[in-house]
Amino acid sequence: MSMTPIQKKCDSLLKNLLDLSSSSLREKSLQTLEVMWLTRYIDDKMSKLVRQNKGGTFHLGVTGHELIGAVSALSLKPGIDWAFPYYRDRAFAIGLGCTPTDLFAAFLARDIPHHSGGRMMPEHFSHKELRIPCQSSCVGSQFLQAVGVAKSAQLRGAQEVVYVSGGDGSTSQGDFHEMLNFASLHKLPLVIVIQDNGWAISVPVADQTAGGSIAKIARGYEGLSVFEVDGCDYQETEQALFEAVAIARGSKGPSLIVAKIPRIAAHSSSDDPKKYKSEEIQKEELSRDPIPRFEKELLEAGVITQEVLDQMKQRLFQSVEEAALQADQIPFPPRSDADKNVFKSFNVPASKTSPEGESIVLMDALNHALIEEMERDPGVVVFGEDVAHGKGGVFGITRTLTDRFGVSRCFNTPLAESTIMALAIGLSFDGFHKPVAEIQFADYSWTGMNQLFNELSSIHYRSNGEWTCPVVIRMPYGGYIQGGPYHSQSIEAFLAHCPGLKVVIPSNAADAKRLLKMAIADPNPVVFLEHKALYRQRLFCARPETGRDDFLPFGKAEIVREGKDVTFIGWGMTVLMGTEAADLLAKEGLSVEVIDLRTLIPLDFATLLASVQKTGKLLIAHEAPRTCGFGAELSARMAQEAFHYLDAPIQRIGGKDCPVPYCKDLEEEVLPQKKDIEQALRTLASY
Ligand SMILES: Cc1ncc(C[n+]2csc(CCOP(=O)(O)OP(=O)(O)O)c2C)c(N)n1
Repeated sequence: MSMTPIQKKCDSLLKNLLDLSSSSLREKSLQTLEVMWLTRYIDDKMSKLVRQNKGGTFHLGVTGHELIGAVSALSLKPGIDWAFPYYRDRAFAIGLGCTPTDLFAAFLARDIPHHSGGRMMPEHFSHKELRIPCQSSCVGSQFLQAVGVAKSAQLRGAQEVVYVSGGDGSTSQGDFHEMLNFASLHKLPLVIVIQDNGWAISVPVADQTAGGSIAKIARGYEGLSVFEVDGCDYQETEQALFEAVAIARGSKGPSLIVAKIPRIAAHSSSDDPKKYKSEEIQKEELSRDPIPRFEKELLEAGVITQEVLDQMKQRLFQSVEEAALQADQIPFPPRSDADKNVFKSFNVPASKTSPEGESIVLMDALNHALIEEMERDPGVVVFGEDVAHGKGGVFGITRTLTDRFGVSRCFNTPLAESTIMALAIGLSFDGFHKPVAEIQFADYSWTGMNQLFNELSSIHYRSNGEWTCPVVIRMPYGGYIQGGPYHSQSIEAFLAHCPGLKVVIPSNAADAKRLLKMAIADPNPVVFLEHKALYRQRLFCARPETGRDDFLPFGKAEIVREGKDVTFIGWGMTVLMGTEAADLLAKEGLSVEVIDLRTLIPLDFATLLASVQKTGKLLIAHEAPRTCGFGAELSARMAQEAFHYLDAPIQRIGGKDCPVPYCKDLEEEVLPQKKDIEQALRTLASY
């Protein structure tokens, strides 16, 4: 096989580098050994503390993983390159610069600036200066976020390499395969290291991976360099990392390194490997311990003497004991901080109203908001399925953006919602980009929900404010268009139930434009739900165009129509229906106050409460199924806070507890109709 120019360059460099007599490699190999021993001593100390019931309750042993982690870290530029080390990659974290004191403090759940400050279990690394974004417990969720950061480096033209690691079990996750696809398609500067210890807790690779080799499967991705190494062999590992990093730094695309290593310890302090590993297997794994093997090589090559080695080990052992003591002096986070940093506070941009423009519909308002914000901020990038070029999304909201701003600012993604959500997360980490991602229909957000619910929503909280994700996820939602069960869902209650997400639903063109601009200005994750049936609705939703600098703050409900007899609360489509019903009932002498929530999170409860205190009667209407809909939350809260003002039981109208069917007659039966709202308002008024 002929070598590419970059491979040739690497090859010639390696000939020098891998000669153990070269001083730079001697130095690096000794550094590697130090990191390995530091990791091992920390491991020993942590498991001792768990056994003595003196420390945290949970420990993940990393014995056997030290060499691959240390070599990987020492191949990168700390603070320039980015890293997503998984929980068994402590050697990597140490090699990159995380301090033993910090790691012990994280293990003991103490109040430290890095590694979550007591919010996460141990071994969930996070360190802003070292460019380690906040890691989670969801196996494999780091892969696509790393892709996002690599895309950000590519868009910024920065020579930054992104490292991501995982175990062999994590390669079964869909995100792993979505990562290989996107990174290869976009030729991203990504170095993926799979620390293949042959087991995912008790499941061997034979039961995990078809054909037994993830490297073999990955070779199908054009543009991906694949390396298989013995992760206990220094020279092999060093060479693979050197090449992969050079390929990434030279903008030649991603690499996958599969490093075979033993997991000598239990999966965790709650696991007993004797239940699933024979003595023979355990003995064989122990025989592959990378530390004695590497030490022997260094002693034989004369890189280190036994005496110096013993001194080094004594020094490292001592430093680990001291770090554990120091960490134990650090206090626990104060109880008062338990729910701090769910959202990042920020200065809401000053809003300037300008002369009203022509009347526009909601879809044009959204398109104009995107254009204006992309002009204002070069960091705003738009992506999703079909959003680029002539089509501009299946509803045309992103039309003209690629023509105006180029394909780097508005690009198509593969048909993969987890990729879209995680790409947004990764892009947002750099402090420059403001991703505005489109999910084609809210109904299809579910395949990306792990990234939205388990990752994006809580990164600011989990990192104790160290990381921020200024992300906007736009989703067309809602029914009344004969979309059937998969183009009709109203998912706002699920979203509102997830701490850390802001949830916005505009019901007219002026609000849509001003709220989308605010969503882009907000440093927190915002899910922006756009009702499909309102995109082109003219009679109620069209409004004179608002100006470039006109922002609408979140958490300000609108009193669409004042009234004194009954309060009606709606959002999205039900605002239109409620207003029409109120207009009609006004002719019968009934005065209905119609309120549009505009944002569910944050919620303007004060406006709702004041209205109910005035009218004494409340109807809430939404099209999502009634059970556990957002109306349930509002009515519970209102019952608690407005009990003494209520003259009638709070009424709720929702969709039936049933998927939304396609046939028009059936759809009308399932979704609330204007006549239902009219009827409920009449009944309430007659109390
Ligand atoms: C998505 C998800 N499913 C299940 C788990 C529970 N879990 C934690 S670690 C683990 C095994 C992971 O194995 P592997 O990726 O091979 O890494 P290793 O632990 O062997 O280093 C499992 C099943 C989880 N954390 N996340």
